[in-house]
Amino acid sequence: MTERGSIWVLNGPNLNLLGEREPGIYGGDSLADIEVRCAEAAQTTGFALDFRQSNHEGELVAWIQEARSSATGLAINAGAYTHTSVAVHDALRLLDIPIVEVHLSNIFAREEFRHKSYISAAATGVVCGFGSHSYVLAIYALAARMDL
Ligand code: CA2
Repeated sequence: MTERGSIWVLNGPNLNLLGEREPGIYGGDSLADIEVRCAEAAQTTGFALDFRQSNHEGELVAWIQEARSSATGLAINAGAYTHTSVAVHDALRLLDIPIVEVHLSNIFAREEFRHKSYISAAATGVVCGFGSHSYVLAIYALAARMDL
């Protein structure tokens, strides 16, 4: 069912390897597990889901541009590009849809270099620190935002 449109969930570098290392920081779920949880949340709230991962900054930028005409809401875990990418920031600023920045870990309770996000200023809101549940919360936040 796609009655309410499509929520896109974009994932940045190294997130394809989730579940293989550092479960104490990122949890034990693989990215495929997270996609299943997102699909359930999207179905419950009445949205289609488009879930993608790339290790390449330019590909993420191209997908964000594509989302301009195809997505009704966007959740993004830009991984390490969160802390470096003006290009991702600029692409997000071109969107007219709600955007939720997502992180598995609480980036503010970690190293100083993770405290700076280039995504936050372009996002509607931020969810971090809840492991894979951060993604589910992001989808519910997007759905609620589209009810306003
Ligand atoms: O907490 C998050 O979701 C992060 O976006 C994850 C990024 C990190 O650079 C950000 O500061 C916070 C790193 C993703 C690395 O993914 C891994 C995959 C497998 C094993 C370890 C890390």
